[in-house]
Amino acid sequence: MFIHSPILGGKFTKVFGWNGILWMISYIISIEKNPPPAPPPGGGYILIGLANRQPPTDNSFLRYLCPMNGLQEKIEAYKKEIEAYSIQNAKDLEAYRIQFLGTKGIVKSLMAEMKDVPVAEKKAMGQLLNEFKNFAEEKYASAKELTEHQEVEGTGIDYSLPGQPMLTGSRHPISLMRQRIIQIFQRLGFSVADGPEIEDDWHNFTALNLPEDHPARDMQDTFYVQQQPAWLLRTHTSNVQIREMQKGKLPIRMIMPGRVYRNETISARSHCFFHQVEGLYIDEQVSFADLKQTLYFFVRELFGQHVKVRFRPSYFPFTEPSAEMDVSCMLCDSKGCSVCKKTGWLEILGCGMVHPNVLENCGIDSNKYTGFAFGMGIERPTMLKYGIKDIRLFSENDLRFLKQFTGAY
Ligand code: 2NL
Repeated sequence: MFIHSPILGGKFTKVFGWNGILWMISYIISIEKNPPPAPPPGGGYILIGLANRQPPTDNSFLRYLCPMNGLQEKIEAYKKEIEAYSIQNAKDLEAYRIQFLGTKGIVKSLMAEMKDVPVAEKKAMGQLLNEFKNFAEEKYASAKELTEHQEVEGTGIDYSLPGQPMLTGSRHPISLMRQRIIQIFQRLGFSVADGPEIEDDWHNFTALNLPEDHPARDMQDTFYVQQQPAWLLRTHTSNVQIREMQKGKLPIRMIMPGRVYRNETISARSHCFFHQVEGLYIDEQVSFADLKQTLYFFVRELFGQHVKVRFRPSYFPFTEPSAEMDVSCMLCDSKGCSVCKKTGWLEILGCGMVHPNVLENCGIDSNKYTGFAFGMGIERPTMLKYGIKDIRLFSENDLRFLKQFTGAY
């Protein structure tokens, strides 16, 4: 008998002498009692799969002997090996994959042996081999699932757990609108100026031609600092314009965005603080025509080229003449709706030529210089653009509201 196995090497020594003959007889009897599968004609034995185990130290290796080209027996033996294969981690998994499912793996090599199977058995053997392949793959898939949810060895960290989501956040709708407004005026050569929100009476009222006891102060009642009654929360960003004019650097072409305060009852339409952009252009020969054209350009950029404007005469203590500018209602195409109160027009800003008293209060020669100014709230156009019905939403920090502006511009 010829046996392909290095493990049998030692046994052959017993073949010589009487002891050897006796051993041979007992060995043949033991094989007779417990015969291995019959080898095909011309075939020998091969030793299969000791993977994942220590080589045997006794005769138990015999159960790994199977006839060469006995494809069915090999499949059975490999199946048992797969069942016993222990996959504890990603390293084991990869070793398993290479051994059984790799390009030079067992499944592929058994497939290659199909060519030696007699035609009559090909169909049945093909089916058997296919089942074996699925069996090997299923073990891989389920082990993969398990090891993927294991912690990565030694690190103590389970990389497969879902991470802490990185919230991207979003810009506040007021910031979005303020930025749009700034960008339009920057294209016309206006720069941006900033100033204090806590202001004194002179910069907020008196310099603006609103002396103490002026009736127009009633409409701009505000909050005073208890420890310092001379200080108040500004009612408009005009205080920044006053401070810029006082610097004496002319011409001035600036916009002043910022938060302002009024002592108002909070409701869906008004709040005790809101946001404003004021603008100021002072130079020699600035006219009301410059004012109209600048603001017309602005609203067409903001609301679209088809928007119409109209100016209505108005009164502000700090401008003369004064006007309010309306734009045609873009929600109903001027047909009349609840937002424009059936007028087809929306009031958007107040404006006028800077009152000579204001220029003089800031040390500017009103005979040489003229200028226009305007002021608008940011909340109103923002509510129009995004269809926001309640002004209080802007300051409640409700994420359900704020999240709706992710990616908005
Ligand atoms: C409105 C009206 C306006 C101004 C603000 C201004 C500032 C200086 C001088 C003259 Cl320093 N005027 N600002 C002018 C006209 C109107 O605001 O309804 N705002 C919400």
